[in-house]
Amino acid sequence: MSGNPFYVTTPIYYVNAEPHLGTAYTTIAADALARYRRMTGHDVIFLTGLDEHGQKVAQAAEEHGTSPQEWVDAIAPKFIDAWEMLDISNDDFIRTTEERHKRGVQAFWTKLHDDGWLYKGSYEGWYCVPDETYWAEDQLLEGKCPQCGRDVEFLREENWFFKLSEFAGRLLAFYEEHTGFVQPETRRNEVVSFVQGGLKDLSISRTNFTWGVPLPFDEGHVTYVWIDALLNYITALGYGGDDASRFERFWPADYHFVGKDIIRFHCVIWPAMLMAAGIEPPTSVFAHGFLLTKGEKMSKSKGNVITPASLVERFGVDAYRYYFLRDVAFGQDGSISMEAMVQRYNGDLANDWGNLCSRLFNMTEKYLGGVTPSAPAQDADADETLQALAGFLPEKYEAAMARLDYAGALEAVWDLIKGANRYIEEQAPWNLAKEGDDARLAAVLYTALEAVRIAALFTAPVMPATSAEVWRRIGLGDIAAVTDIAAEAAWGGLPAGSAVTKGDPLYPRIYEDE
Ligand code: ME8
Repeated sequence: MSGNPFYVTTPIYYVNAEPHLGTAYTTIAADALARYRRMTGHDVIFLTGLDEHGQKVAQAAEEHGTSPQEWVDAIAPKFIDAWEMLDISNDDFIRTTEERHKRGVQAFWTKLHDDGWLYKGSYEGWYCVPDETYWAEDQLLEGKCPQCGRDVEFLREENWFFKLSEFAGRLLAFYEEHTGFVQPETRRNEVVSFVQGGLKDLSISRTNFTWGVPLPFDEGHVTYVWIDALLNYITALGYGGDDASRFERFWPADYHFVGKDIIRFHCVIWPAMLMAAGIEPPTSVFAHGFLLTKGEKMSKSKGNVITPASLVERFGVDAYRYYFLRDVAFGQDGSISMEAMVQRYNGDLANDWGNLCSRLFNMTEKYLGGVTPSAPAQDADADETLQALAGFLPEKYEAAMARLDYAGALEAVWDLIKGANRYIEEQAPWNLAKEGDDARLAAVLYTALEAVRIAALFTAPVMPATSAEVWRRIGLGDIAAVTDIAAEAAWGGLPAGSAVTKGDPLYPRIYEDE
């Protein structure tokens, strides 16, 4: 592949739980960006995967009476299947129990050990197993984990430490110079003030269980699971393996997508680890907010979990993807509800987009024998107004996507879709047909079909299946093969004489009492 390299990642998810709306949210957002960047000619690697080591997984396996490896092998397909169901186009899928990962982790430790960044010391403190996080006594809230409120356990063991404390100054200078490293801005401020408070050295190994990657220079120790997990972003590219060409081409990552819960790991520990190894930190870490149901974070322990599969069954995969990216401002917490989803579905998808396609394909069939007309020799004012809306779209969409403002990008597409609906209402092709004004009828249908062709291009990153279907119905080729979306969106790309098929409604209306 040619094109500029573009590397985007999701967190690698713990295998103690099945995929849920939260993990699906991050993955869909990363997928939409990956798809869009392929359409802007980039050579994309989109990585997701699983975090399979650590005490939490070892405990879950034990509770189920299986070995950790059997346990993770049983859960992994659930993630692979869920991402397939959600039309996730990842180019690679890393599991931390894979050989390529272990090799990379060990190569990394060897380097840091050789370069004097590690020392052996004794650790005393508290550990939250569900969060796999260390806490000092004074960080606890009423004796519980300050992050999740659950019980912590006291740990006293000999550990290897990483000299994280020496990186505070370098990190602050790095944030200052790379203002886009932590996004959005509120998260950046949070990270900066955390580092300004000073950093403690970080325990990077454990000896009280064995489910992890052994330190190559002290095999009785396994790598602390968080450090193991962060390294996936480079081991997946071949770091520490025989062929580092992908690593050389695609690192540093353009975006790590994470939830706001794991920002310190990604914005403090991770860049410091990379600096110690002489590797450039990623370009951006974007922390999105939490999905809230009735104001609460959705979680299994709270029992307020709706599954992705149940929503896909009701709304279809594209409507699912659309709803979360359109209705929740990316970067902020967002309330989600079934009512809002039904409303978005019926309003934006069934009424605006689905209806536009249906009426237009219907009329093309009815009035023009199901064949696209040629472009009009001369445009009326109304045609030019619609053309202008389409003309603004590539730039508006790009600007929004460059900020990961999915709602803004989709709104820009809807300006065109709504404009096309208005255009049809105003031009009333049914009257032109009645009056026998064939030339104007063909001109109007061409203009509206052309708007649909262009709108489908820009809905494709978020709603790949329906966009592909719209293109098929107007007789065009594979929309997924587009690599220059702006050029493809130039007005007049709809060829004359291609077959238009009506098909079933793209988004059949949903009735609230269903
Ligand atoms: O933290 N709303 O894995 P994890 C939005 N293995 N996003 C949510 C969410 C919610 N209610 N709940 C979870 C881990 N998420 C580590 C990561 S990476 C080197 C290691 C999303 O399975 C969000 O992206 O707990 C969060 O960061 C991620 O799921 C946590 O997934």
